[in-house]
Formats: sequence, structure tokens, C-alpha cells
Amino acid sequence: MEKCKGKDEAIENFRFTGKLVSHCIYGSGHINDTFLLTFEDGQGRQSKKILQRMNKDIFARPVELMDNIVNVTTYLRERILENGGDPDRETLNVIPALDGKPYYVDSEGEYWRAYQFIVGASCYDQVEKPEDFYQSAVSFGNFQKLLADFPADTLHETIPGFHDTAARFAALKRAVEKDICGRAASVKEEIAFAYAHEGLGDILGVQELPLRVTHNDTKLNNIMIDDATGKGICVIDLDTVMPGLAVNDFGDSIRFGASTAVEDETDLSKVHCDMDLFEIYTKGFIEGCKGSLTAKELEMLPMGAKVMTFECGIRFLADYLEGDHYFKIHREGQNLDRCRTQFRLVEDMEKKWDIMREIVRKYS
Ligand code: ADP
Ligand code: GN1
Ligand code: MG
Repeated sequence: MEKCKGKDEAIENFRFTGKLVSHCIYGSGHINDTFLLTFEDGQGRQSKKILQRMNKDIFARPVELMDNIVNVTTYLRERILENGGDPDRETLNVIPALDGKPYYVDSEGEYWRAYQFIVGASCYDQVEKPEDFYQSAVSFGNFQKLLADFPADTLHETIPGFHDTAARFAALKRAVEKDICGRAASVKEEIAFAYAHEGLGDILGVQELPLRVTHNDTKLNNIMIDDATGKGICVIDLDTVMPGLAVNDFGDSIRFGASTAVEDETDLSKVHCDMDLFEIYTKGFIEGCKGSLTAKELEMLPMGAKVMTFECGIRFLADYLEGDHYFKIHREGQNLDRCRTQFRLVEDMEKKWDIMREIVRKYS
């Protein structure tokens, strides 16, 4: 059982029932500290819960963040019920703290939250079956469609400028100039690649793309696929649900799920953007959005993929230069490896640009 300061205190302060029988670090998210807790009742029946220590370096206003999550999940619950679905499995369900708040602040000032564990479903770090990727596309498209009438003005901006690619580029430039870890000289090629693609930061902003309530972090491992039916059951990781662009949600899924390699692959010869997976996702996302995407949004889907991949690459590079304080790493150089896979994917998309556009046209 892993040690983590404040965890035991947090466990005692949520409305969990039964006796805690095990707890372990869980999942492969880069941001929060996630734990799986197992409780047992008097009859020996087990139930699982997710406990998370929110990353307050990244989410500076955890109370506002939880306000968003409660509002969004309450809204989704109503829509899911209207559609005859099961809100206990199809949306996150927040477990309140003993004082009724949707979070607990421990004696060190760390913020914790708890969710019902979604049973009989799995998250994937890489596509194992193309059908899973298709299912994730339908779910992310549908998620956006479900939130179409959510009052966007009630949402707090949890990370300002989250997908402002031009601002991300400016942040990279500052990181290069400051070079606080003395790493810039060893990543000249990556910096040159980023600088040569600076223009990508300005492309989406000048298009007429509607602001929608979007997820903004549509990685394959932020969706749960039902083990029995193979259907995309629940969109999770709602920390960045904010007004945003549909093409970015599309693009972030492509950069992660349509890659033939994991995000931190060190052998770049394995890294490609797979056009069969691109096609499967395109079909599913457009279907999931159920006719709500405008002609301009459809046209810009490939650009969303390229921009999101580039943006993620420069974020990884900036974090590497700044000493890996944003994205969790499990080995030295991991953020640099992540940056390299993203840049390789951008190059590959450039080679396959006409094919990508043709695929989008086919389903538009
Ligand atoms: P991060 O922001 O660090 O990515 P996530 O909220 O995505 O954190 O959670 C990390 C992982 O924990 C997910 O990828 C998933 O595997 C698992 N997880 C999170 N919430 C649940 C849940 N309610 N039920 C089951 N697994 C979950
Ligand atoms: C982070 O939280 P997680 O691991 O699902 C990040 C995303 C990046 C992604 C790269 C809040 O996502 O923006 O695209 O890592 N989330 C945040 O894998 O910064
Ligand atoms: Mg996540």
C-alpha cells in the first residue's frame, strides 16, 4: 500500500461506508494523484471508490473546479435520464465529504475529491481494438452534443488559455530563453521544429468556429469502455470542461489515439498517425455530434488534429526545459520523449494531409 501524505485523513473525511480493505495508486493520468479504494460491508460485499488529490499547482482554484464538475455532472445526469440511460455508470458521480462539500481540504491544505468507481469498464492508453476508438469518438461527440445547451457562462475557466496555442508557443519561447535547467542546447532540433511551426498557433483563432462547451482533454484514457458491451460508457476527467472548440476535442483524440505508438515511445520509427484509425475516429465523432458541426468545423477537423498535436508537443518541450514540474514523469527525459512523438506525428500528418482532408470530406 503506497504512502501518501494526507490520504488517510482524506479517506476518513468522505462519506464512504464499510471497512477499507485496500488502497493503491491508480491509472496513468499525468496531472492528479489517483487512488483506488476498496471497502467491504458486513456481508463481505466489496465496493470500489476513486479518491483523487487534485493538483493545485495546476488548478489554482479547486473550489471553482469542483463547482464546474458538480454542475456539469448534475446536468449530464438529467440528460442521461431523459435519454433512458444509466446515470450511475454514464457520468462521474461525486461522493461528498462528511461536511457535504464536494471536496475535502486536508490539514496540509491539499484538496481531495472522491468518485464512485465505474465498474465493469476500462480505460486504454493505446488503441487495442479499432472498435474501442470508434466508441470513444461517438462518446466524445455525444458528450459535446449533450452539453450543447449547458449554460456556458456558469463555467469557471479552470486553466486560463488552456488551448491558446499561440500563448503556449510564447511560453515555450520564454522557457527556451530562460533555460533554467541548462537543457536547451541538447534539444536544438526540437526547438527548431517548434519555431518553424510557430504559425500553427494562429490558425484556428482566425476561423469562424463556434465556442461550445467542450471537454478539452479528450485522450483515450479519459473515457471508460464497457467491458461487456464494448460501448463507450462514460467520459471522465472533467477538470477542463470549459468553452472551447470542437475541432480541438477532435484533434486531441487523434494525437493520442490515432498514433501507432504510446505517447512516450522512444523509438520514433514506430510513431505514425494511422489513417485507418483517423478514419474510424472521424466517422464516430461526426456521428456522435449528430449533425451539430458547422461546415467550417468539419473543414477544420484535420487542422484541429495538427494544432493539438503541435500544442501538446510544445507543452511537453517547455516542461522539459523548465524541469518537469507540470506533467508527471516516471523517468528522466520522459517529457522530451513525449515531445518528440508529438512532433513526429505533426510531420506525419503533414505528409498525409490530403488523405486526412479526403477522409473528413467523405463523412461530412
Ligand atoms: P488525470 O487528470 O490525472 O488524468 P483522471 O481523472 O483522468 O486524472 O483519472 C486517472 C485515471 O483514473 C483514469 O484514466 C481512469 O483510469 C481512472 N479513473 C478516474 N475516475 C474513475 C472512475 N470514476 N471510475 C473508474 N476509473 C476512474
Ligand atoms: C494531461 O490529465 P491527463 O493526463 O488526462 C493534460 C492534457 C494533455 C495530456 C497529455 C489538465 O491530461 O492537456 O493533453 O496530459 N491535462 C491537463 O497526455 O493539463
Ligand atoms: Mg486523465
